[in-house]
Amino acid sequence: MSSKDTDTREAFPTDAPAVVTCGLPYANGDLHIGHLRTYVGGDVYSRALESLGQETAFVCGSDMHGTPIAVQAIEEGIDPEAFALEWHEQYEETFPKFGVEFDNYGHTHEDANRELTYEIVERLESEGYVDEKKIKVAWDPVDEQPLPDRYVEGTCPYCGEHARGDECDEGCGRHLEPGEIEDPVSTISGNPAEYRDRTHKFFKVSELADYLDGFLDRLEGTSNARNQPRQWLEDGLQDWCITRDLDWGFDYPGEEDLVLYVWVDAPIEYIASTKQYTDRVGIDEYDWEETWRDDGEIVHIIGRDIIQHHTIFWPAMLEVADFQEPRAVMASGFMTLDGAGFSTSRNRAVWAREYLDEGFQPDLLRYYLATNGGFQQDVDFSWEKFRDRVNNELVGTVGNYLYRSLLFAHRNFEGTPEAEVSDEVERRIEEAIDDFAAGVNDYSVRAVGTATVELARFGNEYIQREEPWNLVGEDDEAAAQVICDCVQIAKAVAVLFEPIAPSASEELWEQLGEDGSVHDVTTDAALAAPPRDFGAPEELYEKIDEERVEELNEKLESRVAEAAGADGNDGEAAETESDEAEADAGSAMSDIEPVADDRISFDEFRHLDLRVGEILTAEPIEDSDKLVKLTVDIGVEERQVVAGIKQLHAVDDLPGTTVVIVANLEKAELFGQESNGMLLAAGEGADLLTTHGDSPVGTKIR
Ligand code: B3M
Ligand code: ZN
Repeated sequence: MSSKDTDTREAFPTDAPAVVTCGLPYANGDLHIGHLRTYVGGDVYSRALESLGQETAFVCGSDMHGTPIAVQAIEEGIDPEAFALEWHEQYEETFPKFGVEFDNYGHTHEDANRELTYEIVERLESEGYVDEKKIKVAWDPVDEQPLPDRYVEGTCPYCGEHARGDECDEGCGRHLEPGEIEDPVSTISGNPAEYRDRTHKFFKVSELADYLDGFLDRLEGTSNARNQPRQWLEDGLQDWCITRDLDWGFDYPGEEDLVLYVWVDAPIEYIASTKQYTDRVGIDEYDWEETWRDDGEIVHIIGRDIIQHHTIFWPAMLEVADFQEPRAVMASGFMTLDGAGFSTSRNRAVWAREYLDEGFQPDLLRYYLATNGGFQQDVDFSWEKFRDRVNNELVGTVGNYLYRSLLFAHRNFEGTPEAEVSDEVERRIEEAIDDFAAGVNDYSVRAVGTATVELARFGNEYIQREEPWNLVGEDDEAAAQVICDCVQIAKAVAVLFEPIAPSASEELWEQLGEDGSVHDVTTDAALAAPPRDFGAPEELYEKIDEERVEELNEKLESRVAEAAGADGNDGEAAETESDEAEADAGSAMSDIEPVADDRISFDEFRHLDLRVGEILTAEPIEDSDKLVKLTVDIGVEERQVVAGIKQLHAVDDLPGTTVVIVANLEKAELFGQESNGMLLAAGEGADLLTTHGDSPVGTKIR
């Protein structure tokens, strides 16, 4: 995880201005806590840089263009601009509620971005890096329309997994160029697509291979972001198609029928958003051009599915257009919920708004997201784990230390006693500051967080060891010494925990009788003397009860069941993969799902009526691109079952297959067809479960 080049680059803080960016969320749907991981990570990182005294801008914006927006807007029958703007406004409101405070949050459809995008594209043209090529693009022959990116799905030519549009989001994770996807089908009409010739613009990335080779040597950040692109470079770079047959987006200069590919103007928003920040605060406060055109420290924080865009295409564009290259890319792992992927369509998510409505402090989630594993590791969320970490670490270690030490100080000394901080404690705080700074320089938000938790743990041990309660009245000077140390540790916790828990730290700052905001101080303040007087402290973190967890789990379960009922009981395979959330959760790309923590009783298992069945007939459902209508003999009767396996199996080959059916599942209606049972199948490819011997149809499975 630690960066290999820290000896060649000056460690943070440096004299140059920094910019920290987060991957732009597509403005096309509700945010859930899986999305928040990158934004919280970015916010923690930028706050931590500032705490080290680094001049830092933290910017982001909504990604308004591309087929992720167009396809969704079509589905909802709204104009893409109005559609995206609505989500943009919602994101703009939501982020600060989690303490994610961008210095500027713009969007890609603004003039600032349009101007910079044209500047850069014109530069690519004038430097001779743009070519025109005739290529095959997917086309819907019935609807007579081109099918760019997410308008089409099919099979990845590299790994054979199901892929969607311009990315192999369930398999190898590659960016796919137009024309690459095999067996293309329109996601809009379900029609099989054909390939037709069209002329498009290409950015000659292949000519930048040498530059990129050197760039990757210099690049810092998480190891996934530094290592994965090596492979792509070794495999040989393809030129990159930068136009699309689409109405929505920035027009390609001088071409009426083509818009710029969303991935061209999206990262340019990082620059545009920084410029908007300068426009607002003034050039003396922050100069975007110094950062981007001169010698800024650019740190990109992204999800690991977009490493290629940020380590190949983007630096290549910056290089040709003569902008500063990124210093670091931090790519986060995916998130799962109770061991499985988040799913917007299955309503299997903890929604950002829901978390707030439940009344939880944003800092609790920030802590969980930032420290529950390394940034590039996959992280699982469950309400149980959340409760455990909040109760044990935030309440039990940090909160407990602060409350007991400050209460003791207040009761016995009405604040900070007159004494000097001991050498031991001073050294321990210095160590925490060093750990914090090392976290920043290792691009580890987790290390930034644990530096403080460990300091609080030391504080608990220290107060326990020194027993000031036995010293008061016996040896007041010694008591004063210990409590002075304890208050200093509390102050250090306020300063060093600010990036992780900004609200709680602000509250603590106030409890300590400090002026101003803890957000504005640097790590030196951890060792500056605390104010003499302060009042009775209040507990900073609230414990989460067991019942609360049960209640939240039940809510989640019933919601998923409800969505499944509305969607039909045809199981995993019928799930449409066209939503962003699943791509983010990337269950297929992550490691094997852990086994659920919760055990069920044998009795619960017995309630499942699983039967051996034989498929008698199979017929595709006309209007659906996923569903097949089956009749299945389960011995006692013949059942009609609707299953989402159209694209995963040859429908004609299905009759005669022995399958396993959940026979006592509630009935559902799908595309006007009753589904009376569910086929069991494994994984995204809907590998059908069957039996090995010759158990007759109707046999119960136990
Ligand atoms: N809008 C979202 C994604 O693919 C995409 C990021 C753009 S970052 C410049 O994760
Ligand atoms: Zn693939």
